Order: sequence, then C-alpha cells, then structure tokens
Amino acid sequence: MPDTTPMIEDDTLHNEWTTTIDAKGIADWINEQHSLLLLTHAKPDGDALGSTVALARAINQTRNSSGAASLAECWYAAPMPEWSKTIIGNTKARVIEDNQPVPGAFDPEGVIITDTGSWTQLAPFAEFLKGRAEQTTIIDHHLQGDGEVASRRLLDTEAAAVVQPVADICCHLLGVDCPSKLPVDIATPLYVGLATDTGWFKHSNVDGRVMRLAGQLLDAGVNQSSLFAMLYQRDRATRFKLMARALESMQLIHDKHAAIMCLKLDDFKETGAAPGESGGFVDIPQSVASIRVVAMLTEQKDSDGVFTKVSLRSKPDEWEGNPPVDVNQVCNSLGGGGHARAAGAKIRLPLEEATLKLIEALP
Ligand SMILES: [Mn+2]
Repeated sequence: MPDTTPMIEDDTLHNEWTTTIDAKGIADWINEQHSLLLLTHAKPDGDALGSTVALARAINQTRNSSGAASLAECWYAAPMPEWSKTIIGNTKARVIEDNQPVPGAFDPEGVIITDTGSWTQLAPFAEFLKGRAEQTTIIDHHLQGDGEVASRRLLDTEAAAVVQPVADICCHLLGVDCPSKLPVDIATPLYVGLATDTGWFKHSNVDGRVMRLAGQLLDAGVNQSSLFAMLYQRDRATRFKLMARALESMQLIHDKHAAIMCLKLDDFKETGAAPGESGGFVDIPQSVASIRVVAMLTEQKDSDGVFTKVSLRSKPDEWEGNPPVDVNQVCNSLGGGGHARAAGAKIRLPLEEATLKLIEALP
C-alpha cells in the first residue's frame, strides 16, 4: 500500500502543544542565560505565584553563589491575591496593574512562563512575548495551550500543579537530588502551589506523586499550618457578603444535576468586595448530594465592554452509571478550557445570555 500519511509541515510540529525539553534541559538552558524574566497567567493563583517565586529564588541563589548579581525577576498581571506579598517576600517582582502597559526597559535574554501557555491568559504580556518564542520556555501542566508562544516546552499534563516539574528544575539548578534538600525559602512557595492547586490535598488530582512531593517539602522545613492560616484564614468580611449574594443567586438545573451561581458587577460594588474575593465560591454547592456540576458566572468589564467569566467544577465520581461531567469539554465548546474536573471560559455576552449558553452546553 502506498504511504498516504500527509507530510507534517515543520512549523506545525514546532507549534504543537507538545513537550520539547526535560527538566535537566531547562536547568542547563537557564544556566546559559544572563538575565531571565519569569511570567505566569494574569490574575496569578498559588501555583502561578509559587512556581515563579521558587524558580526565581533558585536561579538567583545559583547566581549569587557564583558571584553574579541576581538576574531573575518576576512580572505579574494584576489582580493579585491578598497574600501574594507574603509569598513574594524580597524576590524581585513587579505587578502590572490592569490595562497598564508592560514596561519596556528590561530586555531579558530568556523568558520563562509557568502555569499557562495560552495567549488568552497571557494577554497583558502578548505584545512583549511576540517575536520572542526562541528565547522563551514554557513549563505547564494544562492540557491546552498555544505552542507558538515558546520554542522550549515542558508540559507535565499528569501533574496536579506546575510546581511539580518546577521542583525538579530547582533541584537540578541547586544540585540536590531530592526536594527535601531544597532551602526552605524555595520549598515553601513550591508547597503553596501544590497545596492550592489540589484544594489543600482534597481534589481528585491528588495522587502518590503529589503526596510524596508534599512530604519531601515538609522534610525541607515547610510550616504548613502557618501557610494554611495565611492562605485560607485571612478573608475580609466583604467576601462573606459577596458569598451570600452568590448563594442567593443559585439556580438548580435538576435534569442536568447542575448548580449555577451568578455575580453581577453591582454585587461587587454594593458589598465592597474586590474581584478576587469570589475565589472558591464554585466549590460550595458541590456539597449538595444531587449536584454533579457547578458553574460560577461572574460579570466583568474590560475595554471591549461587558463579558462573563465562567468557572466550572465537576464531581469526580460516577452518578447512577453516568460518567462524571468533563467540564474541559464543556468549556472548549464555549471557547475556553482547563481540566476535566475544573475549567473556565470567557464569554463575550452579558450575564443572562451567557447563562443560557452555558446551560445549553452542559450535557
Ligand atoms: Mn496550576
């Protein structure tokens, strides 16, 4: 039979969302760079902050021991979680406020992006990143991304948190054979990423590998109870006022075993809550026995007008012989994505219309 396999264009292969380098390769590449910029997705979470801070510290500690100046710095696109300053500490970092231009003076030799590889999540940095793919490395654990952002990619899609591959890279950089030997100021941000991306070790993405790394980081000296208090016990009262609004808005779509909650721009204004204060609300209705899938819709506004941000969560277990809802698939049909049990999308429609579109997209 003639070989009818179509030729794959080099460019296509180059730009596919595939791994092109391993942890050791990234550490070697980092050691060749004289200056490095670390980026992550806009509105960084614990994994985004933990992975960039840990890596910046590992890079700068390597440099300091060889006598060179600290040359890795992190840029973040706001809004930032309230506890971010504690995690960042004295690591060189810059926060770019909403709709502010990215400063142009710093021209790093290498760029590292962690916890995302998609243009939509990197929008504030897109101008800066275009034309820099050959200088850029992505370390991510998401199933989807835009391969053309970076020519070097380490995609550990089995990892619950991106700090898992980042921990390996830190070990290579610092010449230690186990994360338990990492300095505590590097182990701590790694633990923050691991703990937050697993919902403090209770989501379905927890496996032996997660718990082994957690144990090694505790051996390195991480104080997990003080981290828990810092991350989860510092809410403002406004968050509870906003939570009451979200719960009040809850509609149950019985035939789809779905709970849908909505927050309007006015809900934030009237309760005095900040945009970041709705984090985690999507998890609350999952405790209702009949609910298989939860959606949190948040009305937001940017320079192009009003849009709706959708967060989806699905329970991992079977329901009367039916497989769990794949919310990554649901979000794909809405132009977004993520993981099978947790995903999101941005719908360019007002809240009511976006809600109808979402209900339609649910299986
Ligand atoms: Mn992550």
